[in-house]
Amino acid sequence: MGPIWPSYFTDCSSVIFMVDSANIFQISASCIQLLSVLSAEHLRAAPVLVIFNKRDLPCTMSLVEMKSLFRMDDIIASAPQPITTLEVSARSGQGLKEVLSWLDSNTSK
Ligand SMILES: Nc1nc2c(ncn2[C@@H]2O[C@H](COP(=O)(O)OP(=O)(O)OP(=O)(O)O)[C@@H](O)[C@H]2O)c(=O)[nH]1
Ligand SMILES: [Mg+2]
Repeated sequence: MGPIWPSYFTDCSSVIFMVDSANIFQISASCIQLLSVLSAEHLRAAPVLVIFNKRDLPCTMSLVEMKSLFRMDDIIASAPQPITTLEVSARSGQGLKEVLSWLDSNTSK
């Protein structure tokens, strides 16, 4: 659905970007997609939450490896938006409290 995301950017005041961290084959495509979101003019001021989901599944990379493949430190340093990253499992509930807390601080009431 990536190609149609820009149709929604004008009404968007914050971004949650979900990465399936159990699918290592999609990592490079996901990284390119994230860079394209971050470079969108309409999203320059939007706070961004990058969620590494499915952390409950075995044989996934560590968050450190994942962030390193994404070059997340370079992305955070060069993007105009404030970027937060979280490790989550929608299945076990790991990290969901932190997601809610991010939503509370970064979305208009
Ligand atoms: N184990 C686990 N499964 C999850 C988690 N989050 C979502 N799922 C499952 O993942 C499946 C959905 O697939 P996703 O890959 O997340 O969805 P998608 O990317 O829209 O679909 P695809 O294009 O098929 O990859 C559902 O069966 C969910 O129950 C999680 O944190 N842990
Ligand atoms: Mg998927």
